Amino acid sequence: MMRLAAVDLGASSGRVMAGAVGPGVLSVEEVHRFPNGGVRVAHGGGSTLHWDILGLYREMLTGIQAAQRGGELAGLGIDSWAVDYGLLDASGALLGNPVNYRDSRTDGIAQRVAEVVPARELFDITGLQQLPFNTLYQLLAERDLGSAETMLLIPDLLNYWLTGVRGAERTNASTTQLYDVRSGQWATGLASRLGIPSRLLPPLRDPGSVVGTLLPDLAAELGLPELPVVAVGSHDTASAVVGVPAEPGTNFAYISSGTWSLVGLELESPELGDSALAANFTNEGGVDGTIRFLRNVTGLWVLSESLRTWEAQGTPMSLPEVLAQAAGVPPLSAVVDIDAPVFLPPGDMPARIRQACVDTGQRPPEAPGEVVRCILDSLALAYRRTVRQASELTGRPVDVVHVVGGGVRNELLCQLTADACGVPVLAGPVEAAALGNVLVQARALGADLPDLAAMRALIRATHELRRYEPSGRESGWAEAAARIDSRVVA
Ligand code: ADP
Ligand code: LRH
Repeated sequence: MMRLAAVDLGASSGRVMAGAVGPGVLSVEEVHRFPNGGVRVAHGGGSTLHWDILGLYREMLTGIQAAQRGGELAGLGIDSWAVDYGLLDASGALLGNPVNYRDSRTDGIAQRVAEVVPARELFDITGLQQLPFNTLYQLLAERDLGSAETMLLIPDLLNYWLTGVRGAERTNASTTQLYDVRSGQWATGLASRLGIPSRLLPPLRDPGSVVGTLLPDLAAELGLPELPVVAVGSHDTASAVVGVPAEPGTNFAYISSGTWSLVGLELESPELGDSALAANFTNEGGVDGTIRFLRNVTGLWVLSESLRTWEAQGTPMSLPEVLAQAAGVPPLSAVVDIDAPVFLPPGDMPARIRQACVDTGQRPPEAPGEVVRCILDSLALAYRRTVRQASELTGRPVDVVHVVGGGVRNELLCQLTADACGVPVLAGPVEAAALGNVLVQARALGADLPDLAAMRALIRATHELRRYEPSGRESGWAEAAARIDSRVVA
């Protein structure tokens, strides 16, 4: 049996899990969890929303040490949220603190890019959805790239600090909008048309390759052996989708449900048609050459920001409390388009929700339980829309929706998802990303897990899933959809 440390950094929390993998054995145990989130820093009359990258690095090291204390580790791997990066100078020193993708510095940049590279062409090269914070747009928002030598995405930056080796793991590189989805290489022609120096783009590496070993001085300081560091599916969603325990041959959609809800299908090749572009679907690279054809649905972020707002306003509410209240609110009383840009930046979500309801002629929710019910109904409505679109765009039926990630713990949302989508939901595991992370590490280090099907079979054999059946009340959802989008056909 192999023991492995999985570092999984989400936008709302980071965790280090100690994993065990062997014949018929797969488990992950949380050894360290720490909060993550934006840190706003003032400068020259304005401010920038950053991540606390050094704090995350320190917490990660603490977690790896804790994992090693539980038993000799064979390796470690890091996955994190996508698109964000650190810039290194020629000596390899970090230039500035990485910026959080929710910062407003990219406002208006996508439109400027579209004047140089039309959206159709950009999609044809990269296969990516338009998100205002794609790495391409963030790099163009940088004040000065002159002294930058290399751009490292967050997991690659942490890997560099651990091993001294620079590179870009493909699943995360595919989220930059600077990666050619067909050739699997950096889109250097695109970069140079937009004035982004290609020296910034480091050598690509495959998920499942070994990055290097822990730097000897670091290992000695931490009391760790010189462990191999494995490039896993370093985009957290890539690892989470490895961890979707679908049966072979089933027509499944997945929802990776955390700060974001990533809703879509696993494909063998990208879907680059005009309809996919118009529906703003993305083709992100997955483990073993798969494609994640999905849309980002603004996920439980709106709920966690609401809790933060109530706390700041002096009326704190706990998550279990508001969820219990929400369960008692009549369904679909009010719904919003949860994907509207207004819900992207941090701030007072209850106020924004009320405004969106007023704008669509609905009675705005007042009490926290009503606000939370509106959020959950609206999320389920967005899942319904996105699962249907994914199915239509690819011509593939969807018979079951797998939900993985922290949102699995939200039973009301899982039931609403089954109701809205009209198909059963299979919920679990919560820690799919960490499982996907350790499975890819285990294979890289010699475990007999030939393909995704073998990895998923091991998850099914070792983890309980919960099944939610649709309640059959279909019509309410179509009517609610029509309330927020006159283009939606019931
Ligand atoms: P990320 O990886 O993006 O940081 P997670 O997958 O950890 O996110 O999911 C975090 C979300 O899971 C929280 O925002 C919360 O809404 C939900 N969640 C976590 N624990 C519970 C719980 N006990 N009950 C209901 N929801 C929960
Ligand atoms: C989820 C996620 C998602 C990205 C977003 C930036 O954590 O990686 O797949 O679009 O963060």
